[in-house]
Amino acid sequence: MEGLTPTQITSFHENGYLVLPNHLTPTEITSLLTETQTLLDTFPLETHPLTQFTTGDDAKDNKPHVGDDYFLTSGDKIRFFFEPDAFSSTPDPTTGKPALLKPKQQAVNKIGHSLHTLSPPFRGVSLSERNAAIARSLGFKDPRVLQSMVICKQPGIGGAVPSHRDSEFLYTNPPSAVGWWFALQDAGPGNATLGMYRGSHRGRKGGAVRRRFVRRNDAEGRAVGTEFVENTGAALPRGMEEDEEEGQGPTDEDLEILEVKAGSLVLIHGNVLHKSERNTSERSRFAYTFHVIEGADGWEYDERNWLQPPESGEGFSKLYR
Ligand SMILES: O=C(O)CCC(=O)C(=O)O
Repeated sequence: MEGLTPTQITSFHENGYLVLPNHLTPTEITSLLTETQTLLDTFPLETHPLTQFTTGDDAKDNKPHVGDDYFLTSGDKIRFFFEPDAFSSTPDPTTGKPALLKPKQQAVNKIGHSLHTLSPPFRGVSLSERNAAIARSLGFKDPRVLQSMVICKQPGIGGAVPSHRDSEFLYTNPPSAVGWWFALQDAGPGNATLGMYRGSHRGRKGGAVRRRFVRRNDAEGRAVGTEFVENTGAALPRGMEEDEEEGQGPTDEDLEILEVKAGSLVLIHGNVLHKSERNTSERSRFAYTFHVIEGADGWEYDERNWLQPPESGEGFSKLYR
């Protein structure tokens, strides 16, 4: 199986991301969208803790980072996280619980975080020879797949994703994360597509991992939430250390708003700054994404990361068979 061409590899390392059009076949796209709709239609609302996906970066929200048990134990499950604006501000007088302002299918922000192990159609496009070949091209020795999710970005309600670097969330020492992001619908400036800061993975463009999103523990060591803390480990991947010198962050001129067709794959370097806006359009923007980290000796997956390996002891899913 062929991986990336030398030109594509160079482009990925120069820009910090790479768009591969027509990566998924029309049949694969249909099967992933059908599966997504089935999951949204069938998840039970009665037993749901009404967890919302909040990053805590938006001061006007005044909402903390998502970090309840439903979220923290979702790494090996399929769970549903609501939009920050999904609920009424006052409880429904009959149930005493916040009321959904839209049908549940249109109020979910994301479905995660183990579609790649538990859903056959998502597993098929994740743990594939095609992706293994790409990982080989990028130099992975023992790539492990984790944190898979569908991001729904429903019309009108789909929340913004503030600028971030994926290695802040899935930190290995040294950093190694790469995101695989698949457009399941056309995504462009009109419907809250990805905004990528070209070259911002480099130290001289402020690409060093300076903060990390980790579990917050109580006095007994139990995870009770999440928080951002300062990163004291390696800040750039192996081979990029000469760029360690802290530089100016990226500017607006570095921002590329991607215009991609359904079926495109965007590879996202773990140190590259990226974001997406709130979806104020009438078009949804479904995307599927998972991440890959280096599982070989010499890269340590951090025990404080919000997502921890499955309790089964199997470790994160191997991409090489
Ligand atoms: O799909 C989006 O809107 C944002 C995705 C993203 O930032 C990520 O997967 O790291």
